[in-house]
Amino acid sequence: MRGPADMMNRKNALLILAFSLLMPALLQAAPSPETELLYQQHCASCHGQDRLGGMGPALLPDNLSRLKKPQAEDAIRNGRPATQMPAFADVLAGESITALADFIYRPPARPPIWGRSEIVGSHLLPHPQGTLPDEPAYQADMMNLFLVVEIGDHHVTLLDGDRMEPIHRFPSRYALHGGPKYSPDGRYVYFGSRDGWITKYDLFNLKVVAEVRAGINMRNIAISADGDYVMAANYLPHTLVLFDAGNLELMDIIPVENSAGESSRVSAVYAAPPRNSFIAALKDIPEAWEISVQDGNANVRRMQTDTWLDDFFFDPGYDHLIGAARDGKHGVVINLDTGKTVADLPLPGMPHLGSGITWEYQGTRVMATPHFRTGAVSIIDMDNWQVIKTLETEGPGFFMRSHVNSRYAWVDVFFGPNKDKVHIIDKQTLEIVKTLQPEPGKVAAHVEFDRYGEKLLLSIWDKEGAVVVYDADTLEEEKRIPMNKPSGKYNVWNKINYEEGTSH
Ligand code: DHE
Repeated sequence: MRGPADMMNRKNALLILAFSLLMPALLQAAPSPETELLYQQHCASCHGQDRLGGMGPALLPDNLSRLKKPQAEDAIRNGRPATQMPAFADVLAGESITALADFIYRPPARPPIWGRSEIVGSHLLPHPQGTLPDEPAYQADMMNLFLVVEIGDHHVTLLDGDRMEPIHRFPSRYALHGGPKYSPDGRYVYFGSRDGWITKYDLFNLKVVAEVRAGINMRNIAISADGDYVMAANYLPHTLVLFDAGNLELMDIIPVENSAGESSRVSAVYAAPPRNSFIAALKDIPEAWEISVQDGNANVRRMQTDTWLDDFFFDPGYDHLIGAARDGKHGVVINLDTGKTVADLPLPGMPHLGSGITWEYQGTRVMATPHFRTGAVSIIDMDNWQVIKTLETEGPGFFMRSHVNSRYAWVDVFFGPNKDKVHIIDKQTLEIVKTLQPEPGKVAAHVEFDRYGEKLLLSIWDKEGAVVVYDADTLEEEKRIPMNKPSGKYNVWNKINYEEGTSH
């Protein structure tokens, strides 16, 4: 039998345990007033009093998840070249710089809010739609333009796809991510930034039409098939946000919750043109949503899924969603009419289904996806959802690309010692026929073809990088255009026609 002393010891032990568990959280929640003051004095004017961002990016733990703390410290100490971030080494003591770096990785005392009034308050209209000329201000095939996102110094380059020459270079919001989306006629493009900004840009006049901040930490945006609406998918807050595509006026905020009131981040949202709807997958609730917009109101149809979905992709008819399970161990196929899971795909190496492509192979349509964790490309028969081939590559890959007129599919080796290599796969033999190493030691990644499938662009993903132009048939290099860490490239024709070899 236990005596009172035993009971007391047990109680004390529990108290100590509770205290030691709570202590880190208490420490987290209480930065020193001096550090807060330093932040307000030196950082708030660009990054916002509440760290939500301003001229500079948001400085909240989720927004900083891709930057290691020592890198943040380095940015405070030495500034960031080619940006407005100054160096503080001569202004602040070393301990203050470390304390500031610690501070920005702590959750704020109050959860940040980004609702209707914040969204409406962020709206900017430098050149409202209808106020700029309706003719292009320069000569080019407007259907064969490329946009290249340069993440090294947050710029975008517009390239003439016939001549493969830059036409214009302009600054973007901080950290664009995901494919920019074109209006159906190709005149406008919508960019999404990780900090939640949506920018509508007029390719005829080379001017920003409108901007709005949809969230604090955004995943991506989609444009409806008719070009009337823009939908933004957020990690923070847990919302999908609908805008009028004309001038990015707010139409609807959809809280992302299940029937029990539990909320979720949105993995991504895409337009499904034949269905005249948007499809979103949720990261923390096992549901996929089909969202239709009628008279400006968004209606959600929920599909229960067997697992939480991360990245996803569609068959060409948008009858099925092919999603990667959040655990990275398999994929699922969901019939979008019935909402039922119709197949489970054995894709153990965390497939990057968002970069999947499809083509005709021996009378059937196949899809292919690289994997984030294994050096493999999986090729799947889309009639019976069987993996028909697992091609071994020299390391995990990020992006895959082809074009209906090209015999080859390109896949990079983004991670590991062979990150400077790119494989070229013959779509009819399903074999790697060539491996290129355009610049030893520098990541070579992400390909986009021109509208005809005759030439393609590959990024040398480096601050002193380039896009390399290749002949899509001979696979010979034609030229290099220097760029600052070029990431994705996006051809107008391929995108607005939902070309089978490119991302949507
Ligand atoms: Fe991306 C597209 C998610 C990390 C560069 N990335 C996408 C899309 C999603 C996604 C959902 C599709 C959006 C669209 O086009 O509408 N990306 C994720 C992640 O979950 C992941 C792994 C972790 C994260 O930090 O979010 C991730 N992505 C990266 C990077 O580290 C990359 C290489 C550099 C960067 O800019 O952050 C990167 N992602 C890209 C690019 C696209 C993209 C270039 C567009 C590809 C395309 O061809 O359409």
